Amino acid sequence: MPDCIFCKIRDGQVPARIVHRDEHCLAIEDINPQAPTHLLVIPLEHIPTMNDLTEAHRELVGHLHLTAAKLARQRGIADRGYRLVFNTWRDAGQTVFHIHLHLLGGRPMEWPPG
Ligand code: IU
Repeated sequence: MPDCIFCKIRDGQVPARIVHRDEHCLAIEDINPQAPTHLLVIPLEHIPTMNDLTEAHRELVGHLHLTAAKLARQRGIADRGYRLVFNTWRDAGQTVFHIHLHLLGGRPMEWPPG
């Protein structure tokens, strides 16, 4: 996807603080962090929104969550707790249309979210 910022980060055309990479996904530091830990776990495949997932993505979606949990352990926030979020479309405020799992932690968070 030529105009997708996360595809450009994946392909090394735009710099980012990449903290993890494997054959299915990468994880970056969010450029506008909303918590002391704010990472984005991004599949290498360009998938615009969660609405575009198919059965073929079943393992990939599991992998994104397992990767986020591993990163939470690495960051030392697993025992305190953290939040995992996929924003989807307008009402959730999705701004980048290449799915990404937010990993937020390192501070207490409120519920319900705004
Ligand atoms: P969304 O609302 O779930 O679509 O959030 C997009 C996130 O991507 C948001 O937290 C941005 O700060 C973040 N981000 C980024 O880390 N690097 C970028 O180059 C761009 C957005 I554009």
